[in-house]
Amino acid sequence: MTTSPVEEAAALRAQLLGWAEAYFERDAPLVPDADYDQALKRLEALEREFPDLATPDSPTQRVGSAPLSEFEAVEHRLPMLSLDNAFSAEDMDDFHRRVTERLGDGDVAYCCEPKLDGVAVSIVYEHGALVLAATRGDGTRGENITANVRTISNLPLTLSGEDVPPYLEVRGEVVIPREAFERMNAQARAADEKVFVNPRNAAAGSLRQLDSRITARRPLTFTAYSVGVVEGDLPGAHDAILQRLSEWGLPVSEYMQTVTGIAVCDDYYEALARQRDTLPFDIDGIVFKVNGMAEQEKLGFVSRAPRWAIARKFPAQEVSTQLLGVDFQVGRTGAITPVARLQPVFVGGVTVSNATLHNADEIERLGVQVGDTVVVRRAGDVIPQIVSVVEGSPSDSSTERAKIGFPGQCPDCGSDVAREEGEAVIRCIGGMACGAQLKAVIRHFASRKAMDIEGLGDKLIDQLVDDGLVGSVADIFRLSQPQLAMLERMGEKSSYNLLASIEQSRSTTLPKFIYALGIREVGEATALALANHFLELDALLAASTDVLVGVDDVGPIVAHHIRGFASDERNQRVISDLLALGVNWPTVTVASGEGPLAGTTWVVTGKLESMSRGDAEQRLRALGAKTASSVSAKTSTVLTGPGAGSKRKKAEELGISIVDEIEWLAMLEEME
Ligand code: I6G
Repeated sequence: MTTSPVEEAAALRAQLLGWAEAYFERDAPLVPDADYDQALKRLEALEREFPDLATPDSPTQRVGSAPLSEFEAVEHRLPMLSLDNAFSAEDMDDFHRRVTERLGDGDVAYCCEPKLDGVAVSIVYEHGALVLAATRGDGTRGENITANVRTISNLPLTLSGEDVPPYLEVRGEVVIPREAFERMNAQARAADEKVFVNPRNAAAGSLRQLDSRITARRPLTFTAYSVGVVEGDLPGAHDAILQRLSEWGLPVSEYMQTVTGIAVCDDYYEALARQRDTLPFDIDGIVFKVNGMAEQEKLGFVSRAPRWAIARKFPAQEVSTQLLGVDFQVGRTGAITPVARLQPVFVGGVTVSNATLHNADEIERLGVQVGDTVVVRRAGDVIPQIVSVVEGSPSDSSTERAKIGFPGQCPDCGSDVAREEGEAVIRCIGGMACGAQLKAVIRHFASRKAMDIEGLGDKLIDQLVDDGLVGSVADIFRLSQPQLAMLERMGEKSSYNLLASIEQSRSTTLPKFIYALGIREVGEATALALANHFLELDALLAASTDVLVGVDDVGPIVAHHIRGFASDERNQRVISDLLALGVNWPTVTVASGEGPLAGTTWVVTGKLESMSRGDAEQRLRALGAKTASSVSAKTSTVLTGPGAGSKRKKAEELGISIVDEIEWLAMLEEME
């Protein structure tokens, strides 16, 4: 049976939309890029041949078009204003007082939304079709970026639903979500292309492309936060307007909440501030708006900002400071890391005086020298890093700039250093003869996720190595109470306590022991996968690289490191010493694919209260479940904590079972 062009175009459109949704929304490509491109080309050809077949929401409308020579200027019919800022709870109290005085009513309802750190845009729909998109510009005139905005995958090209106004201007923020940003930069790095400093710059750079085909390849998303000019009726409250936008297909914030009174606004701010680092996108504060439109009108504007809204800002995550010098630290694998010594600055809520410079290539890429003014970024628990050099620095002309020279010898033990082919890292070749490496190995071995030796902290490890009491991790189990009691600042009671925790750590688990060995690239998750696969340490140590790459999570590089570790005689000796000294674990009985959750696939999302997401995933895998990072039709259950966003929504759409932490803990208690 032959298909008509109408049927073929409709089938291609449905297929392409499904593939695009899997690719952009679920990070789960269904077909290779080439298949997508081929189907798209066919649809383009059909729409060219039969122009009547083209629909405004066809995937062909999102691929970008021929480059522009420049962006046209666009006059905003209604100026795009800015918001006043608040930096403290006192500033919020002042804002609330101004509002209540003008309204003559103390019980004000506020709509709270995260302030996305992206690029503000205005988008006009006429009779439901997207006709114009512009940047904010100076608030009065922006640039016409319609071709670029049309490529944004979560933005409808036509609105659906009832009572769509004939003219609707929507305003909101374009951002690149964090995970997509990391992936995009990893791809750029692999292709030796320019990487972006942060998601905001990446979003701004992507929207500024004159060639919208480039924009189309960037993972931009849009979130609406208000309306501009509207011809037609809208509800009388801000939250209800956003709800209406959502019904027409426009994305709005899932975190929006309407509360009464300023104290609850403070609670909302604190709650989001705690979640800030685990949200799927960067935010730089919270916007609070008087919810009633009549009240907003009564309050009006002062200079260029509405009196009815305020943005309470979070502490900055990027600030500039001066690079005072560079130290070189040796890690447990001998990797020598340059660490910047900085003029102390307050960033991301703490005072920072050190930041990583990663490696010699990074120093070259940044073109940084001692004395320069640099931008330091500290987001969440991530180690502070230098992201750029401020142009024209050093600002103080009396400061001499000095090149950063990488040491030719290990700064700790004086051994030679070497750089493996294709590696950015320079390493000390001293092995355990290098005190710095030995100390780092012991710190890792004793850490909580490894052998969990409580009380064996950094200072004590330094003393034990410097005094020659510990020359390998096995020596920890040879320490005696009189030896410990003789150490500086170690009382008798502490020496007994430490001995007791060393004793306790002898009983461990196979995954923890594998992790504690400190094999390069073998983190907690890989250690667990290895334990579940091999069940016994000997089987792991005897495995060939071919067998190792058959384990989940293990690629050729990790397999190479495991083989290298297992075939080193010094490592073999340390392992047999540890076993002879009584380190032990129960036999592993649950292999991957066995256990009460065998055959199920789980996704963990949001912030859990009782454990990290990584720990929760480990528990699930230990019970035989598979874990995945994105929700798809294959997902059996989604475990959600506060802040679960698009993954939860996707699960709801697909009718997948969702459990919260309390339900899950109850399930664990039954199963474990
Ligand atoms: O820059 C902004 C970010 C978020 C906003 C905003 C917003 O609402 C959540 N709302 C307005 C009204 C303006 N700027 C002017």
